[in-house]
Amino acid sequence: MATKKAATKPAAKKTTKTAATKAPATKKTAVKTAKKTYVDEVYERVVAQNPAQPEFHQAVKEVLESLRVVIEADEEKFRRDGLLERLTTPERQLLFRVPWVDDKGQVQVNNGYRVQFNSAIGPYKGGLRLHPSVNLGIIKFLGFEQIFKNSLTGLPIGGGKGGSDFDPKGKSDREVMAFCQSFITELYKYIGADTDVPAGDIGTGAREIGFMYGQYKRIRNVYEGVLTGKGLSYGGSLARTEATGYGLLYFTEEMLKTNGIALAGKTCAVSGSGNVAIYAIQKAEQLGAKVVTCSDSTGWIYDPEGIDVALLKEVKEVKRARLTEYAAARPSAQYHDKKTEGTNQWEIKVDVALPCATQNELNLDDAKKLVANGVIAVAEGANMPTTLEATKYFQDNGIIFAPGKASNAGGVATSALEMSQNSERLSWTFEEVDAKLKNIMVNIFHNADEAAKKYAKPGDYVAGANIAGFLKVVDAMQAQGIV
Ligand code: NDP
Ligand code: 2IT
Repeated sequence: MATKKAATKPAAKKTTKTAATKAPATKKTAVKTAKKTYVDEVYERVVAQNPAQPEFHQAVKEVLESLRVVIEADEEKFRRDGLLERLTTPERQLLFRVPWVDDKGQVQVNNGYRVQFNSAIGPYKGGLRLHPSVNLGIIKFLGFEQIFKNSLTGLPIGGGKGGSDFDPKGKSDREVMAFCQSFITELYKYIGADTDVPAGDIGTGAREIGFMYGQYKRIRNVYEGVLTGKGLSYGGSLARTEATGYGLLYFTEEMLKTNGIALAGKTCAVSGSGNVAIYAIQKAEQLGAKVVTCSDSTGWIYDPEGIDVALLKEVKEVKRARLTEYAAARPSAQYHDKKTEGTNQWEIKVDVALPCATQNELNLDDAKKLVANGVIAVAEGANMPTTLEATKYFQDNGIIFAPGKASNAGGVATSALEMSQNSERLSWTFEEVDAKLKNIMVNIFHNADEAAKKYAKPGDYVAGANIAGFLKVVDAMQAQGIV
């Protein structure tokens, strides 16, 4: 099997049965007798060379398992070209000090990161995460995912990600500005409209992007689209704020439709209550579904009458407050404290689950509860919110499962549309951007669906998305020589 030659021939089902799920345990017994496959070699190399980066290992494992079928069809060529070593090694990793002064006059020092992972199909593109949990492994997992996601959009953007362990929560606007200015004072050397274009992610919203843009312009003295997610008065795109959440629902609706199911009338559970979650809830409700949960890092809401988006926006976007305030203002809502109760929103009976908070927030136990309660579909709004075990459990139980790198690609796709508008110095209407976003999401779904049918098994959108994203990147990498 490992020496199979026909590069174009779709592989047998056998090789893809393990997609995204199997630990290399089964192969260990085979190691003594059979030659290690290139995919296994590279995965072991990634683990050995990147110690203590479990999220990065997890993201690489999922992708490599999906690619096994494509790689093993022409294994010797890929191995000779070091293709997978290059794919899993960032082109450049920047680590820097971010000193700033807090409101008490105390100097604070944070770690800054930018991982420029792959520029085969366009300038590095990806968000900046500001959260105390940020470390190099987290940024590498996100940057790696971004390569395939950005490829799936069909737009010319490479993969990158950055951020800091700075926590914007509880900081004054002046402190956030001081941090953002210091962060950009180092990062500006490495980014640019045609080089690397950062954007928002957890903890980085319109306020942070504004401060960063101002500092970049001040230092470089150029007015260019170096960041996306900008405010509308200085080069931002209409619909970028809504894009990830809206795109998730456009994707989900198309995926359900293709499986003969209507989204309208369905009950949904959303996790998170940030940018992605809020606009996912809004679009789900516009499309006739009812969203009964949302969450933040401390608690979750069950609102059987459906989440009131206007109230949620007021609590989260304006007041930057906790969900207890939502519950206090909404008689139909129950608030559950995660720590004291040890519960989360996945125990509520729903048709569709939309994890929109953070990585590994939906584990095997959660998946079992959702399946027992009759969930039909799971679509990831966050990056890698479902553990590998939970993903396998969903797939094994016939649950329709959309991987984040396909279903949450609407945010970065609309960022690329913002780059286009900046380049042509024009602004498109909301309707124009929204229509393009919808079209992109529908196309991503069908590309993943087609690739799943051709290379893996019908309905395995994890394998389909990974393979479809990979094919364009690998074509560009091979054309550009050994770089
Ligand atoms: P926000 O900062 O706007 O919101 C994040 C939400 O998730 C908040 O409700 C937050 O709660 C919760 N959350 C964050 N970290 C944790 C944690 N460790 N445990 C529990 N809850 C947590 O971020 P976004 O909505 O922008 O991002 C959400 C997810 O979507 C991330 O995985 C991000 O990478 C992904 N994504 C974002 C895109 C974008 O365009 N913004 C595009 C594609 C994917 P609290 O406020 O209490 O911390
Ligand atoms: O994970 C993501 O795709 C994002 N945070 C958005 C990146 C972007 O460049 O808009």
